[in-house]
Amino acid sequence: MNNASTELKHFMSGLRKRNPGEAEFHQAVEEVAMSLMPFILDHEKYYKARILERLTEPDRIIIFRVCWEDDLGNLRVNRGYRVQFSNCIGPYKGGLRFHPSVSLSILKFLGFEQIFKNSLTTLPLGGGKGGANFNPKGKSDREVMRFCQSFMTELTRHIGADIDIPAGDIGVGAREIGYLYGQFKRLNNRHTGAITGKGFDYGGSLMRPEATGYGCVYMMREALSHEGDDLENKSCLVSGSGNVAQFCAEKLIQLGARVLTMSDSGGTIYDPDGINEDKLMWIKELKNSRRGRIVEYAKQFPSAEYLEGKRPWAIPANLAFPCATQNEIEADDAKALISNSCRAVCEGANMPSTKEAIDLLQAAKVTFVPGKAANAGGVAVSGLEMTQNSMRIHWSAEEVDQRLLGIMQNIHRKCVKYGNDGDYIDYVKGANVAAFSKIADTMLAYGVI
Ligand code: NDP
Ligand code: 2IT
Repeated sequence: MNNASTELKHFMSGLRKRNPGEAEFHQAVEEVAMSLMPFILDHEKYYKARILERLTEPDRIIIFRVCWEDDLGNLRVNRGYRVQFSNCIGPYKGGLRFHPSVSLSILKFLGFEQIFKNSLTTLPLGGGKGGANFNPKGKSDREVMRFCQSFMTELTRHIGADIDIPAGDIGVGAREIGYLYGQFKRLNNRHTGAITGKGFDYGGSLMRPEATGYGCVYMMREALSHEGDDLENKSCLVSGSGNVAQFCAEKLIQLGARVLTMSDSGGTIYDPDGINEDKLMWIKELKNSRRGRIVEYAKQFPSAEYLEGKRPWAIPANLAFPCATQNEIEADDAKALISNSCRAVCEGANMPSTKEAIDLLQAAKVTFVPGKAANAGGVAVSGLEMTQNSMRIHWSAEEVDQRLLGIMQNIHRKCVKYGNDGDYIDYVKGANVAAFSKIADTMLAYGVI
């Protein structure tokens, strides 16, 4: 048998050939394959069964046309997708992203990551992802509704409570989920939990909106506590100002940390006085109701500075929480974090750090928790929403929060178990190995399919 680096080269060159031009997908697979290859070579049963080759080929991909009419009566055409990546350990599960940058490569990277993330939650959830190159920004509510209805008219035939359960992601929040689920229900005449992130009144779970951001902070707290430290008075950089960023900031404030920044695709606001509960409430109203831009914060609160076109990472702080999008921490950003003595990065977003950035952070012994472990709280509470729907009950917010905390603590324990390299916890390796073993053993149990 070859050694790990030869095997990795061979595997990646085949993957690139089979999936040309899909840079984000290559990046996500390479990160996983790098940390898994030595483990796979140590376990011949996985190598012989070609688990990694099988796991990087989606079960199926659905691509469809989405036609809708804008408010001026113009006909618009978008492309919709659902990547049903693996239903090995449960029905396909993962969000829908509506953003102009959506491509097959982005959805394959997200779907692939989702398989591992969902495995880590210990819930019976497979991996999938979908979305469209539709931009909800600047669209009226009625335009968004017409788009969602058209999108669901096709998607409905491919999903269902025991088949594939979509949820939100970038550009898909409470409003979009309402329209999507309304159309699903209308077409199927069935009130099943075929989507998560639903409003509480029609089957949603308490704490689902909070779950990803809160879970990410719980993970950081576990990582710090493992090093004998806590969140009290830690200065924090948060990027993004959407669902994940808002609740990440909220939990940080509750636990006594100081949130210095938030951002959107226009730039970053830096508030040296800290974003407190009142200011965060103002941001929520700005983003969720008025759908405004973060620049307005600096006009509202004179203590803050607006850094146009900039990310938060050059500002000195103890901790970093990238909660916006993929590849938002590049090598130069990682160098800035390191030179400012940032001690830990916990990824609220999916793959927000490039491979070069991760290598630099890990080499500098910055604690680094990858998205598939750190942001698993969102899909975990989606899983709990499915459970509550099946049982026809609602759990209290405290009950869901306790379960979320337990799941995050368990993921942390598994990362430490499989990623302990002596004086440094390699959370990337820990998360990948822990998630992989369960999926790989299940695939072996199924035989050749
Ligand atoms: P939202 O749409 O609510 O918010 C996204 C935020 O990121 C906005 O502030 C947006 O700014 C910013 N953003 C998006 N694209 C870019 C870009 N290309 N450059 C700079 N900023 C950008 O999405 P979520 O908060 O739900 O998702 C954020 C991240 O968390 C994503 O990576 C998502 O996959 C991940 N995630 C989400 C989960 C969830 O439960 N929602 C669960 C697990 C992970 P702007 O408004 O200007 O576009
Ligand atoms: O990336 C993610 O885990 C999500 N967008 C949430 C998926 C879900 O099914 O709740």
